[in-house]
Amino acid sequence: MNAILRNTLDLDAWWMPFTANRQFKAAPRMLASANGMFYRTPEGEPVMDGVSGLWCVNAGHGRPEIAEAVGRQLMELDYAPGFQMGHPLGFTLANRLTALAPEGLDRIFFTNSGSESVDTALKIAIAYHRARGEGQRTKFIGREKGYHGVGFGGISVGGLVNNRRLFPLLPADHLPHTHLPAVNGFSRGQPAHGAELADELERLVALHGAETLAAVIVEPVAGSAGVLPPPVGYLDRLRALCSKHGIVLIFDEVITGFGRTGAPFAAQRFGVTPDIMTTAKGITNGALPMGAVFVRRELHDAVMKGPPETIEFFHGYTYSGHPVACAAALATLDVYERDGLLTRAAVIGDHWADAIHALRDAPHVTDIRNFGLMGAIDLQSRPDAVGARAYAAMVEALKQGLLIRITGDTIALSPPLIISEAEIDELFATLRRVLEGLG
Ligand code: PXG
Ligand code: PLP
Repeated sequence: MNAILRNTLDLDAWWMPFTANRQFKAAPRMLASANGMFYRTPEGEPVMDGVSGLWCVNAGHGRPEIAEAVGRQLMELDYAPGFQMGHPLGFTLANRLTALAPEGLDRIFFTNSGSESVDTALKIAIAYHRARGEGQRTKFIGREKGYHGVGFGGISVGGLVNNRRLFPLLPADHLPHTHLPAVNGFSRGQPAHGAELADELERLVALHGAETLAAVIVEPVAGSAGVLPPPVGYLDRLRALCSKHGIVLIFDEVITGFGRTGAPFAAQRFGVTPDIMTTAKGITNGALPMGAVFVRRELHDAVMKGPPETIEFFHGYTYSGHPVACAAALATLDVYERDGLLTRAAVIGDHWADAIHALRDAPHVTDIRNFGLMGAIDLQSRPDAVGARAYAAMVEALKQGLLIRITGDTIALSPPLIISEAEIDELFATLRRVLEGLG
């Protein structure tokens, strides 16, 4: 980092999220501005964004339409309460979202993040069952390796041990993960093997009793765990079993929503419709915090009971449907639709798949996965130092002008949906150089 910045900026006070704080502050990595596919460091060096920030800047950085809509809205109506009061943009946005959504998911609850969307969805599942006289359905089923944010609900259904081990959890059990490199290694797109892992839900039903189970939640393509596309047929089986046992099926589309897989939502790309869909991130192109929970109308309607003065669902956030976030989201949807970004990953995804799988012979590579404009590369861990090799790759890639994400010894990629074929080639040429230079 630039010496002037280092001398003038005190880094101690910000306790950074999901960061090795002491390691970072000893050797900070800073981004100072961004436009299109590129960040710039404080020194002015360009850095290609290989991860859409954190899987959220789907239309690329610095979109003037979004900035202008936000500025205008701040002066028109900066904030309005959403409890017992409304404002037009919230309704406009909800209607706009339902038009994009899978058939039937036409009731929208606004939140401010993916974590809040997940906790909201879990509560809606409970409220739905209770409203129908099935109040004993209180347990959740998540999946190993799942990531559903950091709320107490989200970590309970999540399947990443470091997010869970410190904290008390809600009642939840887990389906097995679908990462089967021995049989599915280097699969292009959806792997062939593993649909039968969805049948493990029958085992959990036999163990817990269907009448105790409120919801199953899965990411259609697991993101944080290192991009795990669903085995062919897996999501269909899960859908059928949830319907059979009266269990609410939740797709967590916080990463897969808004074009990442080549359709507006992964549910559409896979042709499987859940009962609830959680979203955030790309809904505002990352410009402002916002999330939205899409709910099948029957679930919503079941909860709308009692005298009309009843507050039907005791849940909500100060900033649910924040007017400025709504303005950002509406401008974002305009950009996505005008530029065809919600389906672009289905087109450019072929070039992406060719390019990522061409790294198969690069040093240290043990598996490669892709779907839409998502991809992951597993590296052989160094002896007794899990994560060290990928960390070194991340630091070196940044030096060479490329931002990647790492988890363990997996590199994850999810560039803005505007990426060109030439930029894809450049991204993987850089990554190959990085891998070839790694110890
Ligand atoms: N569900 C899913 C499927 C997610 O991917 C969340 C919920 C939580 O969203 P919020 O907005 O509360 O962070 C997420 C977030 C990574 C990474 O690189 C992934 C996420 C966030 C930050 C980093 O793996 N996913
Ligand atoms: N804590 C306190 C003391 C509050 O008053 C509120 C909201 O009024 C909250 C937490 C929740 O904040 P939010 O609605 O932004 O999630």
